[in-house]
Amino acid sequence: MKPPIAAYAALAVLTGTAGPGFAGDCTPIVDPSRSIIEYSGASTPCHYKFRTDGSGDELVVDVTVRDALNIPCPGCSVSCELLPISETLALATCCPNIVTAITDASGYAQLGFRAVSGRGAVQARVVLHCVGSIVLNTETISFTSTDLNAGAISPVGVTNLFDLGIIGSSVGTATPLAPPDVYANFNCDDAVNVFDLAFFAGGLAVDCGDAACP
Ligand SMILES: [Ca+2]
Ligand SMILES: [Ca+2]
Repeated sequence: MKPPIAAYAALAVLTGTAGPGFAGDCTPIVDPSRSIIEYSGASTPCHYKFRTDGSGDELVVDVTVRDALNIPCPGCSVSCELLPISETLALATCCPNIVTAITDASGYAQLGFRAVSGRGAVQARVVLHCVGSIVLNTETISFTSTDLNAGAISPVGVTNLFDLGIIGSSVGTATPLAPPDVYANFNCDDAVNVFDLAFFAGGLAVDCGDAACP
């Protein structure tokens, strides 16, 4: 049976060997509580709003990996994956829904998502791949996009009349807005109205084919 991650780490310390991917002074005992994971990039206060060509918000994930002695860990592979949860109303991505980077000399790596379809909430899961796989952090992210139905009727990434119909069904809804109507309120003010169409209109002429994937 494969030993658990903690056993690997203890063994590595006892024998003075570092696990794959470790460099510098970092010990093999990565400490999620000392590592820093920050999410940013929402241009409005209530959710991230994506366009499938990437011209909307970018969900930026800044990761700094540190060990139990608070020493930064360079040379570690970290990934972030977007996973559907019960609050996900629709979700698809034009680019892979998992991105990976290697931490630099400061133990830092940046990950990002732009070309996302759907609406609702999604779980961002940050995993470290140095000794086995360690979940560093999970975060529930509220999001929407111009491709509101995430291709449930039309192809993924396409913004068209089906998506406009979803917005139309939320126009005039009593406030405070709640799901699912809140996801048609692109600008996060107190109503779904003509002002939300400006962002929506920017998604009409673009689709997954216009996305520049990392
Ligand atoms: Ca659509
Ligand atoms: Ca609005």
